[in-house]
Amino acid sequence: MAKAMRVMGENLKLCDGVAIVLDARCPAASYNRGIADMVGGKSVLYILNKADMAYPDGAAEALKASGKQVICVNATDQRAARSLLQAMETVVSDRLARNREKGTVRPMRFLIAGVPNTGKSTLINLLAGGKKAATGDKAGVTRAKQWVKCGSFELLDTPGVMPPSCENQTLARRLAFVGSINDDILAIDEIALCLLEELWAKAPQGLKDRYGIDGGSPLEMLDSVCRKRGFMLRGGEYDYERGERAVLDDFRKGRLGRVQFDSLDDLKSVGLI
Ligand SMILES: Nc1nc2c(ncn2[C@@H]2O[C@H](COP(=O)(O)OP(=O)(O)O)[C@@H](O)[C@H]2O)c(=O)[nH]1
Ligand SMILES: [Mg+2]
Repeated sequence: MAKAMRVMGENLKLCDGVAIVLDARCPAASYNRGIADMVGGKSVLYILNKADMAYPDGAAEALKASGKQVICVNATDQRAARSLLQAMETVVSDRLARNREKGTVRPMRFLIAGVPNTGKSTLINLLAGGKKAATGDKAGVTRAKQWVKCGSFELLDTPGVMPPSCENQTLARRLAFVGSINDDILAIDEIALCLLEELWAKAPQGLKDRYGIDGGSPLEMLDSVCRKRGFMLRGGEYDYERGERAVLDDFRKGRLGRVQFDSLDDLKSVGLI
């Protein structure tokens, strides 16, 4: 982890700009302060990705109001490529102009930074117009360093795994919800119950529609999930483990609708605004 950050620091020196990819559902939780410190004076574009799964509630506007360059995208949608390239060009426009004056023509280099599973590789593939970077729905799929040519840009995927930086338990859990922390090191039961609780508070419709949930404690909601899906053990008890996995899987596949976990206070607490 520390090595990943060191390598990233070295690569940053080679770049004209940085795109910090955040999960639009939890921009504060998926933000690593360390990267912002390393970025120094470089031009930064904040990409709120997976916007198709997020309920927009003013995070992008708040970031813009704090003077940041921001774009909301769905990296799995081909149509996002154009506006993304435009936003990147705007971010390094000063440098581009200076290079033109000097008569130097070279691609602008961007480091695509972000914690696991925010969609960095998908974004690169979108911009490169083909499968150039490995993608996956688990934390830590991207390993080797690779520059990818995208029109007048060269992009570098985060080499190694950029560690999430969450001292805050609530934010750390949200990273687990969205799959940015490897499930192997998680207590699935705790994460699933917390997810049910937060979804019920912030985006209950999906839970009502899919599982017929009508409130109650997180455990009662899990009962509903098991009942609805027929997850029973032989003795007639609910198979909670299957229920927990189903909730996480359904949520991550977008079957529970759009949600926004992080409040503007959360954005403030991590220093994003
Ligand atoms: N719905 C949706 N899924 C996305 C989006 N971007 C990436 N994904 C999915 O999220 C998962 C992780 O993407 P990946 O590019 O491997 O993330 P990385 O670890 O940051 O490189 C993959 O299953 C992608 O298909 C998006 O904007 N919307
Ligand atoms: Mg990747």
